[in-house]
Amino acid sequence: MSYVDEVFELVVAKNPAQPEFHQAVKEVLESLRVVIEANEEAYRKDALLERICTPERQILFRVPWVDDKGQVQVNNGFRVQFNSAIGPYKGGLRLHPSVNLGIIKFLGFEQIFKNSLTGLPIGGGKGGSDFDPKGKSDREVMVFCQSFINELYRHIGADTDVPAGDIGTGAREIGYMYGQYKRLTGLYEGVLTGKGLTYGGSLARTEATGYGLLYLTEEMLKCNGKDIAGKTVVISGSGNVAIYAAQKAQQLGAKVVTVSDSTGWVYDAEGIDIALLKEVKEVKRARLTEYAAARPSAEYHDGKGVWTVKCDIALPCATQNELNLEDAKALVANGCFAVAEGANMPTTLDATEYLQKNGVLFCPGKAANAGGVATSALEMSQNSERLSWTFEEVDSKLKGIMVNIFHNLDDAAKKYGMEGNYVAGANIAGFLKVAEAMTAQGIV
Ligand code: NDP
Ligand code: 2IT
Repeated sequence: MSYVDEVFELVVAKNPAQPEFHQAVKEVLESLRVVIEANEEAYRKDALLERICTPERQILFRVPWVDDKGQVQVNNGFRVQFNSAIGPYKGGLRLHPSVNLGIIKFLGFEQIFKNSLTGLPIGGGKGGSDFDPKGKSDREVMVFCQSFINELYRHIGADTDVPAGDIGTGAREIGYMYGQYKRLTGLYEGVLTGKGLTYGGSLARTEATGYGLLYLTEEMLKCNGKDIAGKTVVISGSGNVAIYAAQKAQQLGAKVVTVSDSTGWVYDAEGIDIALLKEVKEVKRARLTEYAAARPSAEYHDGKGVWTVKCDIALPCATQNELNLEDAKALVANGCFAVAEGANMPTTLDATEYLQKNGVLFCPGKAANAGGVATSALEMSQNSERLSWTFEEVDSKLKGIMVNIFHNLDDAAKKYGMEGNYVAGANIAGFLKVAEAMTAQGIV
């Protein structure tokens, strides 16, 4: 059996009941086949693939907190420190009831290659909890965040592990976590990114993932003789990534006609009103029904449906496996020619394959959504030098990074005989740097 197949079997056997982790590993290992086979003996001897698929450290802990009724609640806390070959562990904290170890491992694994692609010195990690911030009071969110940090603080630090936001973790949660870390350690350091602008946050971090997604999409289209202006875009999600993806798409002259949340979706024939969307989601933390109620051109639908809308470009920005084979078929039938992933692993493996086979330009999340973590690394730089850069400085660095990522993965795909396969290009380009660093550092 080939080394790649052997390691995949081992990963499945050693990590039972973690389907998302298996999926993420399968996609990467399949892409690496040609690279590994060219140098199989050396990689096998060093157990390079077994090491890269095994987290350096996994921290699992209890998070007790008291709700507004005086009842004690208990959540599970996680931090998976996956790989520190090229820099301190870096990656977000997800707060969502669906969180379990397998989900955090898939996210941490993806983060290794994503962070490598940014060209910045950051290793891969991810964490979170099955706590659901939805419907909780501010006090409940604060005490949960404080309890979470009461355990996590001993494992993180500006030069060791720097968490950030993800689903359910935004500026409010990062603020509470930062305050508690500072209280426990006495250190005013860049231990978290996505901080508020008054206490070490970076301008443009809020916008970075969505803006970066569009900078990369623009470059991918340009290199394929296409233009984003005048195109119809469908977006899923209505959180941090979706909002700023929609904003930048409209700034670039596209029309964004959908957004969604976990209960339903909106079709807005006149194009999404970003100011209204921000008011509903960022200020009121309300459902999309409120958007539709305030906007005559918008229709609200229950359930799932954005991929059935006719579009040129689709940007999944909500969560994993939200775009399946049936959705991919609907997109192709409706003439969609580009898909770029704002979320992490939103497209199932069979859907990805279908899109690629049908000539759709497809950019995977580990490249397309890397603008968020890249700007987090820029926040770390600013914290280290105790300076703040202007919005324009950060935004132009972000744009440069995204354009560079696209060319790196495009070049890698060409070099290994898979021109246009940006999934393979991203996995190969991300892997090679980490593999070289791991090899240079010996068996650790
Ligand atoms: P937010 O919490 O701000 O928003 C998440 C959005 O997705 C909400 O609209 C939410 O709806 C929807 N959603 C979440 N879970 C589900 C689900 N199971 N089914 C349907 N809809 C769902 O998160 P972000 O925008 O930050 O993250 C979105 C995606 O982007 C995630 O995959 C994340 O890992 C990825 N990402 C985020 C980065 C960042 O910097 N924030 C960077 C790179 C990637 P509802 O409100 O109803 O739950
Ligand atoms: O998935 C991701 O890249 C993030 N949630 C952002 C991580 C970060 O450290 O900014």
